[in-house]
Amino acid sequence: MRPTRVIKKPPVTKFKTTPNLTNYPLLYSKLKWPQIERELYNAAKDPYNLAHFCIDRHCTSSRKNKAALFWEGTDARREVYTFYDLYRQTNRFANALKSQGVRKGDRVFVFLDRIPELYISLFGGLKYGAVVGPLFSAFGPDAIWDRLYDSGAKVVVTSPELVGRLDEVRSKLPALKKVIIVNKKHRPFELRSHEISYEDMMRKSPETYFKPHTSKSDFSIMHYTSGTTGKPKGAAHVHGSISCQYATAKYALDLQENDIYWCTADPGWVTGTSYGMFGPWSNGISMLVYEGSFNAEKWYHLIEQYRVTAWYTAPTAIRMLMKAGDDVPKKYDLSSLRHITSVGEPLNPEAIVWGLKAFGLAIHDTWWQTETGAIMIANYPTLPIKLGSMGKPFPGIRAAVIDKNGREVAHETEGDLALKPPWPSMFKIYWNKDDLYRSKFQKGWYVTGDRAWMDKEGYFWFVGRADDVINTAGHLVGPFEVESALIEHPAVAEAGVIGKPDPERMEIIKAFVSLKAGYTCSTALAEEIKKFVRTRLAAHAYPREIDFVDSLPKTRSGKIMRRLLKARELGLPIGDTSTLEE
Ligand code: 6R9
Repeated sequence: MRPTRVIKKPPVTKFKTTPNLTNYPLLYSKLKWPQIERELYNAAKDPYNLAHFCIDRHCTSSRKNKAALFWEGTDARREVYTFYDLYRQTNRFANALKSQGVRKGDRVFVFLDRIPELYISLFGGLKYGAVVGPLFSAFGPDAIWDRLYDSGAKVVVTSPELVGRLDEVRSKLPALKKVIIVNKKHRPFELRSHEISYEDMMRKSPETYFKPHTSKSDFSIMHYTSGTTGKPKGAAHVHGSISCQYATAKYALDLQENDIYWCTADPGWVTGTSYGMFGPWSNGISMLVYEGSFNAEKWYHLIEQYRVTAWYTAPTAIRMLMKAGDDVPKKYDLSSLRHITSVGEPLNPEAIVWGLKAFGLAIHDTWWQTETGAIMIANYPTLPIKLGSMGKPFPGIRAAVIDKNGREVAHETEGDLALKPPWPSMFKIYWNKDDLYRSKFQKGWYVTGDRAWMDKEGYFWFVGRADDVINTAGHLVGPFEVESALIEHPAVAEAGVIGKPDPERMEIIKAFVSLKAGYTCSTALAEEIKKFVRTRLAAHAYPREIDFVDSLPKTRSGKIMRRLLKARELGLPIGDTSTLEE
């Protein structure tokens, strides 16, 4: 057993505000999901709908004119939207979808930068009863096509800046009928026959209440997530997931009425919707959205300027802040901060120690997945933090470490991290992939694909992934996606992709590539291939390192043995090679 450093928490009276969760064992023993649901939903009068829980319900309360969204653009433009503003705008969007002939259950995808219209489109779509799907604005044509084709998306909301990438694959998307163009920067743009101006559409559409016709079990949102084999799969959630996002935002993120909350995640990632939309707004919290990407000075400046109190970010971002230096945070007034949380990768003990110095606060790790829809394991404001541990299961959630037979293993023994189904935000399907969905449930458990162990006090410790999925700066990337993009390059014959440990990004993507006859390896060619994948797939999903090889190790059935590539790369024992091709 490793020695553990523990951060003990002060008595409740010493907190800036009393945490929502003061007694973890008590809440763990008594939380019942239907009871949580009743805090949000009155069956006699409320529609069961995410937009209702997050926006409309606040408009009949004192929160009506409260700021829901503080938005700052990359060019320092600022906008503020109250809950009532969002109510009216999402009514317009939902009414417009109706007049465009969109039907309940149709897939409406949003491919935009982090601008307010992204939030209005997603919530307008949810209010209408569409199944919404956010796409990272960093996606290239291949990544876009995979998701829009698989989901059969009927509508895409995008912008003049991004539509060119959609145009490259539009002819291969038979289900796509309408493209709505948000022209926030007023660029000269001539609409084509399948395109609609967002601004015109919204102007013409009435802001009268659109009453949602959804139920608890209707699909709400889908996120594409990567696996070891095959293309990314669409994990779909239902409106009923809100109970989990609401409760976890309240008790794990500790969001409180007067908070200014900042979730740095993009809505293309599940963190940017579950906790960049649903969790905070169902609690009626004011939230900051910054359009731009990471910049240490800018981030500190935003915290100072908006008096951010609660902050949800990621270990890579924290490591990048650490790298920017200890003097940088000292230049800013960060005294508004009172609770910091993190997700996506293991949070190194060094990062927590640094956070204590830089912010005077412990960073609280949380663990969950696209499939779980909400935080499942977390460190809580009033529980001691064991540095390096993900914390304890959220009340209402049963987590365990199991063996291959579904039996719980002894304390401090490594095994598969598993959760007892169901819980409200559990994914309900992988779109078009029923068998794969079923395969995730074994012997009465949802098996997460992560390896972990639990200590005697019920704290969970992350060990690693059970599969080949790469976690680079919090983004899950399937090696198969990258290999597929690589072999589209005219020079590439075959490609094998692994995650290589990296001090800042946790892992980087490394590719082993064999070339077609007539091509010779060179640094210039490696750079060209990197750029090719970067533009086809996404900026976070290209190989930062490429090695040229004569051939790749393969199994007899022709599968590339990534395990072997990784072992060779890291100088580890090669293990069982009995299935290796001659
Ligand atoms: C929300 C999200 C899920 C995978 C998960 C695990 C890794 C997430 C973590 C963590 C160690 C943590 N992961 N949180 N690993 N410590 N606190 O990240 O969803 O993109 O689906 O990724 O990320 O491997 O299985 P998603």
